[in-house]
Amino acid sequence: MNITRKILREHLLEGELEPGEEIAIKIDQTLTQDATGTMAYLELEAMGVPEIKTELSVSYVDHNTLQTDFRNADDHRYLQSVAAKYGIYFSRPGNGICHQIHLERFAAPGKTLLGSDSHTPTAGGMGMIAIGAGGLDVAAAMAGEPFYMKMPKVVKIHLEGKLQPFVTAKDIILEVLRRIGVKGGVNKILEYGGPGVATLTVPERATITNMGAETGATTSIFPSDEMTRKFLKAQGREDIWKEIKADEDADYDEVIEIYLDELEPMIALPHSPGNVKKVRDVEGREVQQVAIGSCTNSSLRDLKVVANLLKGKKVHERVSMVVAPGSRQVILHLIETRELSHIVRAGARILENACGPCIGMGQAPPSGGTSVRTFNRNFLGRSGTKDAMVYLASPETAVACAIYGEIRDPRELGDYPKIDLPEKFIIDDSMIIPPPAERENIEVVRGPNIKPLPEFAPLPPILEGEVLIKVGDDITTDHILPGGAKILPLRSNIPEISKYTFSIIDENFYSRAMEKKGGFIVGGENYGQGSSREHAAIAPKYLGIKAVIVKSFARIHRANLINFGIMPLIFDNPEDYDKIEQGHKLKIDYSGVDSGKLILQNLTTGEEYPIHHDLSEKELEIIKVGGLLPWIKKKQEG
Ligand code: MIC
Ligand code: SF4
Repeated sequence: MNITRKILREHLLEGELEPGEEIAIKIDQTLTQDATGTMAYLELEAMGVPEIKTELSVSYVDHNTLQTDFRNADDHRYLQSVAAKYGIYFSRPGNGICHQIHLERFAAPGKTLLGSDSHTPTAGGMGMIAIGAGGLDVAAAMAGEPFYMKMPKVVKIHLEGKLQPFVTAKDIILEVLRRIGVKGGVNKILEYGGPGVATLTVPERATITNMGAETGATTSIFPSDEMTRKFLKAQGREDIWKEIKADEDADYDEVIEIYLDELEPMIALPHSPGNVKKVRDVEGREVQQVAIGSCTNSSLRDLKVVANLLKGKKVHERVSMVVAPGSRQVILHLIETRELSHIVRAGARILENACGPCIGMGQAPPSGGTSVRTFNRNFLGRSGTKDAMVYLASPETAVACAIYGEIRDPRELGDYPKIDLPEKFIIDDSMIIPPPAERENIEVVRGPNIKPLPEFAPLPPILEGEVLIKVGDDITTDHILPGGAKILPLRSNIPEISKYTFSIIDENFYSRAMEKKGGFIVGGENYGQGSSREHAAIAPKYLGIKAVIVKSFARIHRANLINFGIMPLIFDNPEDYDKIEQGHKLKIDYSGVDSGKLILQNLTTGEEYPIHHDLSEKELEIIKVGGLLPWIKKKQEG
């Protein structure tokens, strides 16, 4: 048996662990962050349960920390009060990025974690099954509901050998992305094994499982071994360690082999994490910005490397270099060892311990500028500058670019610094507030920007309307509903945030949707890749979108559409996509929905196209009652 099956078997509530079968699993832990959390907790409140039923739930604040007006701060206050009321730990703004802190302080081998953020698989570096989902699924898990998914295939990523100096965990995951692309992991779990695993520390493993999200994989996982024990010991949590490894003769659906000795520094080119090349093949391009941080590369290991490579050097005058540490633990250590001074002396700008520039919360590059970032996503416009060229690379490569002012292979920096991780990390959990024992009289505080979730009616028997937009392949949730400093503060206000739907590719989408009173979206392959933000489903629902008809869907977005009662439909013949244009009038007679087979009528051209859905019985029931929230309410009423 492989690790994935071992953990899933222990959590299985319904179904069989056969690829493609619907399974229900018990969720031990949940996490939320503020940008998805406000909605998740509004949904939890709407479910009417008095307190959470998970072993552990944590609410982090790390995305919306700019506080340009009352809205972010009001969200924080709401999140803190609702956490206290329902029995949830609350990690205060400034404490750090959810995935980094969860790994340091809460992740546990053998457990399951569901998080309302697509990079929740970071905790897979600790040997747990950690899955990203929409806020409503996470709220349901907090309320004690099982998590439903299609049993993914398990792919073994077999690591042989040892990384060469200046080649890093980031280069391993970039190599995986180079090989399988941004949809190569859909409905798969990437399980790491082989002798190379023992050479990687837990934070390095977490870099890999974090960015595994960019392949579309359900999650990624490493074994729990002596390295895991060492990390947990240094975090003062050795008691929760247990060994979890695959059996010698474990079965996998596929195997990918990577020889670590042969790897080179890699870099993802604009505008996709799957657009990967060797750094030395793109050397010489002038760089205006270098950004270090994000949940992919902001651990103590990463920042120690950055500090020691910058020691005695200066950031090139053309480059603005920013550094956002992953957590207080990381920055406290750098302060105590004085390594932070190397970073500051080199001329880097120190940011708050938060997501920051990764989600466009400040630090937009200049017009047409090139930015090299240690992050995981470089989708069009995500940096805040639409014509910026964003590259993704390791901290080592990023430092080389900062010093030389152009894209450079980090091996040109000379000797690799010797980095020792502490035997004991600095442990100070004072910015994590445990829930009080007495919770009955706690009042949930709501600011004026926190609007209740709109109620939605079930779909009518005939779906009719115009194609409001036709988009291509690999459309991300950043295209559907962008992040950034202007739009993120609206996450708890659906009527307001809806105005920005598709704004990055079509400024008139909102007014058209309002004028036509809803309609359809037509898309290509891998529609909805990227973030878990359910706003990319709720806003279209609010604007009257009835169905999304595409060649294929990304997992989390598909689930979010269902949760909010939008029909996810798939062309039987992908060529039919070419026959539909924006403005065409479409009609779907929905009465045959149980069979899965439907006909899409194009009233403008008179053509008919066969389409289908791949909804499980439960998913179909959810659509029929108008979404997951009414479904859960109905279930609770018996
Ligand atoms: C992201 O990296 O895109 C985010 C912001 O963390 C999202 C969540 C969100 O949109 O709030 C994610 O990855 O799920
Ligand atoms: Fe935050 Fe960026 Fe990680 Fe998303 S990917 S959780 S925005 S640091």
